[in-house]
Amino acid sequence: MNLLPELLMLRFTTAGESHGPALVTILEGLPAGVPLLAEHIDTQLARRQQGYGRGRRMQIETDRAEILSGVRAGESLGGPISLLIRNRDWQNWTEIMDPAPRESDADGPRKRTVTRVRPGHADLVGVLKYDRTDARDILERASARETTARVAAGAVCRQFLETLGVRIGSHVAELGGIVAQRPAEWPDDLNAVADASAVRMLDAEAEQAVIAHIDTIKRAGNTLGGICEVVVTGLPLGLGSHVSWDRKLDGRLGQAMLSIQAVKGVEIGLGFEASRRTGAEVHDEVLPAPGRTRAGHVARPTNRAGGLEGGITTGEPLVIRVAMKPIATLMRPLATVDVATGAVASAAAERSDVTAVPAMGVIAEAMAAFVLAQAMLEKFGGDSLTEVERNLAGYLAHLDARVARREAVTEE
Ligand code: EPS
Repeated sequence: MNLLPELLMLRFTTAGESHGPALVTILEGLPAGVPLLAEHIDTQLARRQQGYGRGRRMQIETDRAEILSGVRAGESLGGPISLLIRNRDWQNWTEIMDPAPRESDADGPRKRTVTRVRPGHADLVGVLKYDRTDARDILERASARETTARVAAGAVCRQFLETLGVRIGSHVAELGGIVAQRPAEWPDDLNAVADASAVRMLDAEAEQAVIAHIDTIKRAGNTLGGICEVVVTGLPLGLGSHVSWDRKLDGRLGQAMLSIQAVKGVEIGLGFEASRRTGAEVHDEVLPAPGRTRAGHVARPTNRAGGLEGGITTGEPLVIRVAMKPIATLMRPLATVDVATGAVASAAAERSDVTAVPAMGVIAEAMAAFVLAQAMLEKFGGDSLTEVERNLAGYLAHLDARVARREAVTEE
């Protein structure tokens, strides 16, 4: 097997359990010279902790990243960047999560074992597949707490993308079936506006309705899902490729989004709606627009494609919609089977959130940042940020030169 292409790619992995000592991220393949401070990461971690409908756990945690390697004097060094985020709740779980075996069986089973598996969570399938007796062995890793480590990796990628003129934002488009009206004009700084809302919506009326709905659903011991929209601006035309299935950028973004805990659907641009319209009502007409270098010197009056054609960025804003199912831990639990006895039971009801849709938007931004940083490095890669900037500038100059050449021929 040829490992070289994979080794040259930007990649990251996370480790850690929800109530273990800490979460860890290792991001490898970022060039040297990317400006990076711990506060860049902490800002994103704090955004992920916001949102009406979160449970008490978020009051315990104040996520902060400790940079363990790969950064010196505020800049990346080109080596693996490792980040540590401590779980403050760990101190309440040291015995339950202790990696060492219990000294004697006389101490009885560990506390907080879960055998009444929750429908919709990884509990049942995980216990059977990994041959465990306690679903805690599964749920600690399946927990969306892991997304903290993803957001940390994404924050580093975001720093890299920002130096190249790319901005990523998101907002909640729908929560618990309540749809937010789209603003007539997108705010210049999408996140500044979305983050000011308790549910990250751009529609104050819908926000109030959602908050009331969350309160009602919480009283009923139930949970809610919803849809977030990620918007990325400043991408140059030409990221991703049409030539092979695994290089198409829409496919890669889809995989990244569907890997987020509780995410069940992804749409790009019009998404499913495109299938209900005629071609003339779907495809974006192309007009000449000299000077719009990153879009290949053309403009489109509409952006129904959501910034991707043929698996390649068009230079128009990338628009991804991500749908999350309601959280699987219900305070008024559904029926299940106790895997210890085989008997009918009510599912376990652990402390949890009513909804985490506002946080999911921040996580989707992080996953988009990773995939796009990877795509940028594939096209413009180098060992230093200077080299990447030079490669991008050379490509943009080439797009300009194509127009200049054409104009010269037309004038002759
Ligand atoms: C989660 C359950 C809750 C959430 C958690 C995800 O945690 P706990 O069981 O400790 O109350 O708060 O999310 C986070 C801790 C986080 O940082 O997002 C689950 O079961 O997925």
